Amino acid sequence: MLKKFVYGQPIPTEAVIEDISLSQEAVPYLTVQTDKEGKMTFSSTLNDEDIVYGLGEAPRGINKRGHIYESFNSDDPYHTEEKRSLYGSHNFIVVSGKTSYGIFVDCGAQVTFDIGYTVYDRLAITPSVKDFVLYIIEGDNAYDIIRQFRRVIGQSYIAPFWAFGFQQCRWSYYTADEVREVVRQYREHQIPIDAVYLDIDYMEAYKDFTVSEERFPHFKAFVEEMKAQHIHLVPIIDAGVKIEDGYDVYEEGKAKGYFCKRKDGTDFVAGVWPGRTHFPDFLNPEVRRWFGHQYQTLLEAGIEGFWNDMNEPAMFYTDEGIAEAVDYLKNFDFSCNDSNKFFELGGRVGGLANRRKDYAAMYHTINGESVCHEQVHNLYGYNMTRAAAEAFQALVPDKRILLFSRSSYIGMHRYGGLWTGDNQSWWSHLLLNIKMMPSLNMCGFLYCGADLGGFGANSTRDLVLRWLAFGLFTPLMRNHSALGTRHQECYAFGDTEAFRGLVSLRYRLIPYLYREYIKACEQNEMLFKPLAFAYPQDKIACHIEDQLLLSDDLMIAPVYEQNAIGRTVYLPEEMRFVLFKGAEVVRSERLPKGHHFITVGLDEVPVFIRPGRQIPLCEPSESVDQLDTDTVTYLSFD
Ligand code: MIG
Repeated sequence: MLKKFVYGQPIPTEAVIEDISLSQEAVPYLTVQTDKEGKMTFSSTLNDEDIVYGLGEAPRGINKRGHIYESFNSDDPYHTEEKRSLYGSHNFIVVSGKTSYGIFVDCGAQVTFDIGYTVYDRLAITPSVKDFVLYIIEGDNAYDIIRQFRRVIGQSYIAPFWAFGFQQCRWSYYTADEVREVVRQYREHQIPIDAVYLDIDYMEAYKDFTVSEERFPHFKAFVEEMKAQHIHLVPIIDAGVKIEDGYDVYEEGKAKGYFCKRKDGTDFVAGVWPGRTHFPDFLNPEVRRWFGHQYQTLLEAGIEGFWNDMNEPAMFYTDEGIAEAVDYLKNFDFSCNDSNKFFELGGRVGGLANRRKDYAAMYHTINGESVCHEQVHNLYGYNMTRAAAEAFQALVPDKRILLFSRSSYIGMHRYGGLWTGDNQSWWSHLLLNIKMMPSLNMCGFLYCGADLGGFGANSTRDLVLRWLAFGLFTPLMRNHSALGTRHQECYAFGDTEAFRGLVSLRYRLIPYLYREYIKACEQNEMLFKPLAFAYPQDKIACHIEDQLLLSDDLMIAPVYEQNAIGRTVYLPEEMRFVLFKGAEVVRSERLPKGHHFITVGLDEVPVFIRPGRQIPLCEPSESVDQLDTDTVTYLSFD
């Protein structure tokens, strides 16, 4: 049962695609307060036993209680506990307790969720603007509420089969030869792989939809050469379009007025990788059509997958910001002997990226009207990805194209997947990855994953192995690392056997994972669920966050601490414990309900099969193309 309440005159987000009539009654469960400026807060008292699920891509745990979150898509590579925003805004939560209800705040502007931060038993939700839609979802339990919500937001994007293969990324593989070398290493060491990514340096001067002829000569032939080895190349596309005379995308976008504007109607300018850029106005359907069709150049070269980046949109600086900083420096009193001034100076010069002031100075044209970016900030990456997906539908209707985005909003889940952005090679981020998966699934994002091994900072062999041992269950299984960090490809640490084993296990699981993934997309299910959804009566299970249910058949319990020889696992019922060493089963026994310590080596993966369940396994292969999905053996509880 969904109840819809409209406040002010909201800009349609198209997150919800089912027609829902306006509710005539008062908002249930929540107390509504309006402050002097007309800002509204919806609040309720949380009971001790209530768990609050949701918020998709957000810091902290599965249970969101005890902190404050701000939906405001942010390019921030330090996903530490005190952060309130990451790259996506997914304003859906479920309060689950004696009574359960779901809340979706459909609003492109910032929304604050204070979930027992200011007052420990108080939930308070405050949209930053007066125009938004509020949905209250009632149901039997949390999962029922989630499935109803998923139904009204529409079916999740379905990725191609090959996109379940292992994928390798790095910022950057600079030349075709570097890419060839990556593939050679994987093939030589017989570590399965299906895709290699092209980060920003494949482009000519970071210009979208161009390919550097110097570094990637005869691109089309190169794409074909890779395909002959069962490798898909996946290029990045950034949101900003380089300002450069003679560059067709820039020229055309400018001539047609397709870029975001300043208040005075001139094209808004921000510095990103290409230098000074314009941002396409993705909120305008005509601009979406135009930008989406630019992908055709790469489709024609044989490309079948893309990742959309920098679409919060990230801004390194603006002309206005630099002018202010320069002005400040000119007027700086060098004779002053005040440390506070010194810190202020650092802030003025170092704080030029992603300023709220700059977002507020950017304008969109929606239905002929000028709308400040602050009102629709969280919809930008969503609509960039929608632009691409809608163009693929028109250009290659019979083909599934891999597509995922960094920034997102609910609604984008119909058009693409997401990756969780710039994490770090920290053990805590492996745990964050585990905890985030069910929250993302709740909000419709099923094709997702984190940068395995960690993006920023230097990784270590054991961290990459443990992360792969979890990542082999996630739809997007991609190892990615940043410029200047230690290489972390599966062959980068000397020995390769453990890596080969883990990636091979992924390939053995692909028929099962893809089947369950499609089912979850089509039936509005979650692929990863908290234990609480299957064992609501079990108090211990309800508060476990480092074990997950995978579909209805398996429980997984990844190891996420350095130097651990294993971990404690809680079984809410009798299950079959199967231990894989690489791709092979080395242990299989039934374990009774309760706590168990299990030993798990760096090359091992434990899974727990639930009563009455079984999963198919095929033989490993070097690529998804070569998988024999018809010949399977079953692992079953019995
Ligand atoms: O400012 O393209 O999250 O995956 O490697 C950094 C370079 C821009 C951020 C992405 C990351 C990518 C990187 N990009």
